[in-house]
Amino acid sequence: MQNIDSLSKQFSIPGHIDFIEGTDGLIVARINNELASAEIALQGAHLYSWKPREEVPVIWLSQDARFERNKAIRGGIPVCWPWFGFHEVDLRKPAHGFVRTCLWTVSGTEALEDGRTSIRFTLTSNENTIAIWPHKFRLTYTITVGTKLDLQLITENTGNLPFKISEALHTYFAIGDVSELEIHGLAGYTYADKSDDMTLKMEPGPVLIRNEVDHIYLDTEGMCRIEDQRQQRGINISTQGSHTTVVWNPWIEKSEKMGDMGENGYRTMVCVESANALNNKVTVNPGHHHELMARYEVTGLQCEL
Ligand code: TA6
Repeated sequence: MQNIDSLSKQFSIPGHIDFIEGTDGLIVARINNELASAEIALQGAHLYSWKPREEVPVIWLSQDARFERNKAIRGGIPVCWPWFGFHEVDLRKPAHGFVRTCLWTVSGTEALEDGRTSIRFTLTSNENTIAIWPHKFRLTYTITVGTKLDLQLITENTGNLPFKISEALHTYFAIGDVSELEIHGLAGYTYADKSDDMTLKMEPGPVLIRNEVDHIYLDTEGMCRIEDQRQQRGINISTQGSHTTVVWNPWIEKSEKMGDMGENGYRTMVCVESANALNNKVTVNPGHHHELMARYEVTGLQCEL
């Protein structure tokens, strides 16, 4: 098992990345380069902080987030895999799959010539995962930190039978205030409204958050964009290998039930998740692989409200 000493010896890069022990013994990869900073827990390969040098934090982390073994951190970018949402058959299985609380292995770090830093995590099936989900797999998750944030999740089927997955990079974005927020690029798409019995609806225009929003947009392509008036900035979200986009804000009542969203935390966050879910599930054949990629870029505002 990797520990601080072995990780530091093998993967630390001065001026780029080191490894620290966080609360409850969770090991954290800490990236600090000329362009940006980030923090990633090895549990779940869970990035929970990203801040380009000239920006306020882009990724939201609850003030009441708990860093505990086997508990998903509230905020950041949970990796939901091999299913999104509740397990289709057995509700006793963890929501959003099991990999977000697994201990991932650091398999590589690199200082790129343009000043960015990348770290590669792997997670391979074992008897524990097979007991939950009876398939052999290898996940490779590469995070590249600079003025943009690049995420690449590769699923390999290392078994001898096809398997089907749903997945999401379940990203919590930090915003000024939900009352001054629009999400562009989803107009015209059909979505399943999870807060209304999965009723299928059409998105007429920019997505506004005026109560609980839990929309699963289907057959989405390319990119969408957060317009954050309060902070006078936009965030471009571009993807490859993702055909579902989820937009979620729990609002007041659900936040209170969740218990770890922090005081009025719902006002300063929105999840825009690059996913493959519902009728966009992905079949991976033996010996084949599937890539899910997302890139986040902070820009100026493109439209005044
Ligand atoms: O992606 C939105 C969602 O599926 C919501 O329905 C809500 O359950 C959210 O994920 C958070 O799920 P979690 O298991 O992390 O509390």
